[in-house]
Amino acid sequence: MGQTLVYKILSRHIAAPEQVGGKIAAGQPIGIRIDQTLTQDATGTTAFLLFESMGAGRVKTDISVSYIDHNIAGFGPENHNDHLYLQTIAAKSGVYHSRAGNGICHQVHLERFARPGATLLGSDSHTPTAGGIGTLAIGTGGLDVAVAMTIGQFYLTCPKVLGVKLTGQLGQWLAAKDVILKLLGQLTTKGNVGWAVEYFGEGTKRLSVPQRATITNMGAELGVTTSIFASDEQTRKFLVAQKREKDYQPLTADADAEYDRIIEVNLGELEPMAACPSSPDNVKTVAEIAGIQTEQVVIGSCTNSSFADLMMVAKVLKGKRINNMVEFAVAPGSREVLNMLAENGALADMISAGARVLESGCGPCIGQGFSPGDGAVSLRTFNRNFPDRSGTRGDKVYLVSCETAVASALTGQITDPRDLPKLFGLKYPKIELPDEFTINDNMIEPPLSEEETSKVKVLRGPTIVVPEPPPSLPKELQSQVLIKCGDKITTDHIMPAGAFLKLRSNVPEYAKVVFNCFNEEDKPTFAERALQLKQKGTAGVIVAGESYGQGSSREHAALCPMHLGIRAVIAKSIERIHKANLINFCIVPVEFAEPGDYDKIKAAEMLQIDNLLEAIKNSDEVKIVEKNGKYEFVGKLKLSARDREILLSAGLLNYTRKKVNG
Ligand code: MIC
Ligand code: SF4
Repeated sequence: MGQTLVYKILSRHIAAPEQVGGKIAAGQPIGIRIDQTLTQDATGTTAFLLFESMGAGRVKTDISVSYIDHNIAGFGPENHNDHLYLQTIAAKSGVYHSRAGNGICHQVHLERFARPGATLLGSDSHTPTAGGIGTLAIGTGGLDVAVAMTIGQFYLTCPKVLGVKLTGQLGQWLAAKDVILKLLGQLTTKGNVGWAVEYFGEGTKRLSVPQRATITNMGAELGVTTSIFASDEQTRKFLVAQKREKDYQPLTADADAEYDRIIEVNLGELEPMAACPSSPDNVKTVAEIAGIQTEQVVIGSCTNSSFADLMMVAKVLKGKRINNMVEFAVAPGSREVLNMLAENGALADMISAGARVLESGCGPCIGQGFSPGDGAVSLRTFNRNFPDRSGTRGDKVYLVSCETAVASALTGQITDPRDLPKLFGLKYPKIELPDEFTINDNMIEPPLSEEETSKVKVLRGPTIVVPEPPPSLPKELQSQVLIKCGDKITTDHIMPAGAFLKLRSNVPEYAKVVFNCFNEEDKPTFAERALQLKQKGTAGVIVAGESYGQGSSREHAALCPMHLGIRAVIAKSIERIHKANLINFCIVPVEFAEPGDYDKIKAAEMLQIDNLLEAIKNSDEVKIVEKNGKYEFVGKLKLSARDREILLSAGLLNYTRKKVNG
């Protein structure tokens, strides 16, 4: 039986081939060599602080890039302190540094660094964007990336592979975004842990690398480990245009590769789609929701801000005017894109039409400005519309393609872009990729030589606080249920970004807003209750429903609860990246053996696990007892041998230190 592309790249990167006997199988814990890493500033500061505390010196990867793209507004000194730290620690560690304004990590990495067949680990959940160029790219917490930079390896559970066979051809005004939204409607944001997605079939041939990257980018919303396309003529064309032909190699699955499951999507039958408030899987056709009045349209994010995306927007807008009830903003994904739009006049077309042009960065996607008004409908070309992520409580955010967004910006209501010819006499502007992109890497600082490195002084401003290490786990756990939450709790619920994002480098401060969205006025906050309990020497526990920890890779969703004394999460299911982050910061992830037991538990009850350490060492189960004997139930410990060792070593940092330093 032949190999899928995912298995081909994994097999070529197995860290200890003798341990797996040359063969890998789904469900098996494996270690792989990591060729490239990426970090961004919101997760990177912690990652580099932890990297430093492992005493690592220079990175062990071929290429590590530190991007500044999330926290760039600079209200107060925090952002700039982080930038200076990241710039100097990059210089010290042999890392490329992409400066603020150079663009969103995933867009820039695709343009300048990602290569087919390589492994890429990134401290951002949308790292699989690079799967569009044939890179095996995985998102994870910052500490895992710090470890990969230190030892050049990453550990994961070998995924099952879902083959998505694309047939047919996208019609006019249809976009790659519609493909992934269609899949999200079908597969949803939960239940896909342990899978990777591989796209194949005739339909892939006509999709450009940026289109493929839009699709693999939003694989993060499915919750899968990675998503990937083969490397073919489209890949070569893109790399040639980026003046990186040397990075090209053709790479596909074997003709007789067997997938664990196959689904087929006929591109020719797709319709424009939208993810409605407030989940990326609440998908409807644009035709179904057409006519809803919209007060804001924002184009950008790592999903939809490539040159081709913005050329489509500019061509539609040329000579027209944005509806006067719509606030319209455009954030080009990279400085390369912005430069090229400026050079060819497309930027002027957008500005004349009424666009507010934002810096190349994450911006409104992570609540850095452009929070919609109360009750206002906001259409965005982004990848996430989790509740309140825009910075407005009860927000109504729809996720759509650039085509749908620009059509709606002109009419002031959700509009099917296929109506544009009828409404505005427009001809479909087919956008081709340029033969040559305008390359200008002067905002990327390459690694220094060993000699130059020794002269670098690392700048660590006063707003940067080294995170405290987790304490060891107790033999027996007495804990209080500090919160009982429902299904699909995202890391945006656990650790809000937006106005609080600038606190990322200061855990004690940031921890004050854990579960802020559930705090009620005039009542103690989650953090206050947790700290009170911690002072009494009692641990806290979080109880949750299905798919706990959806969304981002932010390890602060584990690190900050750990700071508040949380020692366990008991949930019906836990998402991959978040579960790893919990283990890394020594919070025990427990899953209900019987999901119905969730109903027995009430907030504020005391739960007891008598033999916690013993169970972590030797068992797949723990018995959890309500302190007054009202009920007891069994919790599953779904842990690899390495996970167990990490928990018993009081977290990944300590575990790695022991391994590295003996
Ligand atoms: C996101 O899109 O939620 C983020 C902000 O990029 C996060 C990373 C972070 O929280 O810093 C992600 O996707 O991992
Ligand atoms: Fe940035 Fe948004 Fe992409 Fe996250 S999803 S990396 S916040 S643009």
